[in-house]
Amino acid sequence: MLKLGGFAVSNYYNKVKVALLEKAIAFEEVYCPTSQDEAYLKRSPMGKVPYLEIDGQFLCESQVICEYLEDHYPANPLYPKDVFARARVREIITVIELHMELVARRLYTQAFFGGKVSDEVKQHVERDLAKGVRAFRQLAKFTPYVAGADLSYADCAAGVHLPLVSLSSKIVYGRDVLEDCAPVKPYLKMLNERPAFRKMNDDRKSATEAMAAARAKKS
Ligand SMILES: N[C@@H](CCC(=O)N[C@@H](CS)C(=O)NCC(=O)O)C(=O)O
Repeated sequence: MLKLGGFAVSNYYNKVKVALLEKAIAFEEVYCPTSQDEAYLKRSPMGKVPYLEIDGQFLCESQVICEYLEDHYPANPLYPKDVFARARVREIITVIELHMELVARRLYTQAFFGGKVSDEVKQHVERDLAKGVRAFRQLAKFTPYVAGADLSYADCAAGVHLPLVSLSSKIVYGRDVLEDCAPVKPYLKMLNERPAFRKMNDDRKSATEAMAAARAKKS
């Protein structure tokens, strides 16, 4: 049985989890915090989550894991058959992750963890996020899925990353950088009506509440 290592608050963990659920692949969740310990680095060389354990072997990087899943479990495909259309799905994933989520991530300390982000970082992030959002608006189809008529890995990425991009920008700048992209909200609502996305989000909410309660108890 496949083992997914990480925790349900992580968007990258949830991207893989929702793909596994959508593809109806059996898997076990193994709670694992991020770590730079030698033992953990053997499973995940950057010390990040998620990782996937396959018969005692480990794979890291959520997109690599998704590619493995698609190659090994072709049933319930999350890539279109057409090669160019597949490239389009990967293009949207890359824009969302590299030019939106990874950029917005620099705000998370202030948005979610009680820290402070310098004005310089805020300015850089705002400028770079504007470009990422522009690229996303150009590429996203919402017909009804983000890359076209069928659910794909791009939806697994969009469904977990876009809410964080919205929320972190809203908290830090007082403005949701996705507010002008009107289809985003109904699209996320539509995704959440799918049992796989609903389960992933319900688990995420419970894990977030448990984490907040543990923090409050500590302080
Ligand atoms: N590119 C990685 C990103 C994974 C990632 O950044 N995970 C976060 C949690 S959402 C993490 O492990 N952070 C801890 C760290 O960066 O050390 C992937 O796609 O799996």
